[in-house]
Amino acid sequence: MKLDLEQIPRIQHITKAQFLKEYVEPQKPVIIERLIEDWQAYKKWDLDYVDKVAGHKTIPLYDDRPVSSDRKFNEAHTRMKMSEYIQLLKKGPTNYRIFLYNLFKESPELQNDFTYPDLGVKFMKKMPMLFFGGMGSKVVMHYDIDLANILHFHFNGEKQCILFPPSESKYLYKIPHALMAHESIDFGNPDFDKWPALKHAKGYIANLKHGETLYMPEGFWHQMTYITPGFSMSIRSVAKKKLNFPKALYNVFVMRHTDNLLRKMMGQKWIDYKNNWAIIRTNKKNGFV
Ligand SMILES: O=C(O)CCC(=O)C(=O)O
Repeated sequence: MKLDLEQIPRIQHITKAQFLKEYVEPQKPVIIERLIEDWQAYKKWDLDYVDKVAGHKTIPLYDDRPVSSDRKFNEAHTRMKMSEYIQLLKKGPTNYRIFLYNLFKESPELQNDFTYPDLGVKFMKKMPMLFFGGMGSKVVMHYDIDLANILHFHFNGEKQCILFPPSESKYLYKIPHALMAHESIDFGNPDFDKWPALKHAKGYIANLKHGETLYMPEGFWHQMTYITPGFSMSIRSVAKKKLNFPKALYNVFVMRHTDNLLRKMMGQKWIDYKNNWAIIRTNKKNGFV
């Protein structure tokens, strides 16, 4: 048995009206294949270019170690020079990733290489974020803290994206006081005996290639696997669905601080308790007890 995943619809070009009516309003994902062909970034952005522009910068890195009470919510695992990291990416598979990094703050010239698409949605100009991954590296299934509408542009190769709408949260073994699914689940090849509720989850899948744009609606779960080394940029527009904006404020200003406090007070017990709670709660809700 496999996960119930349909291909994310693809379109070559899109008009503002079509984007709003067919995707933003109904909150459906889409891949726009040729949206950014006129960007300088489309022609220029690869690992060598990033090395040239930002090789001397020190960057925060994450690997695939499990969440632990030794670290704060989303705290990086190590740091190195960007040029060293790019060498590592080129050498072969590595689990090291850059996550949610605002490189534009330090290398503002990169901002000359793109424009914000005119798609009838207002994007936050200060928040373009970059993500890098080595061949085979995986980003745990999660959704974003601000529940934003996201355009995600990919460069230098290919990565697999698995998405689930927020309606499927109840099947995904969501960790309480966090934004992620149980990190022991292998979404590439899930063990349904161990995670039976996953059988009911309906989602989407696609391989995103250089220059393609993925639209992820508000609060969509996503899990990425880098098929080749590469990087992506996300731009975001605030949550518009009625309850999502207050939920985003809660996540940013209450949830992550409460979680950090409990990590400090209870240590690993808090993490173990949450992981266990996710399993019990999900199985119970779905009648697998
Ligand atoms: O592809 C990645 O490395 C992570 C992307 C991601 O999680 C995001 O855009 O929120």
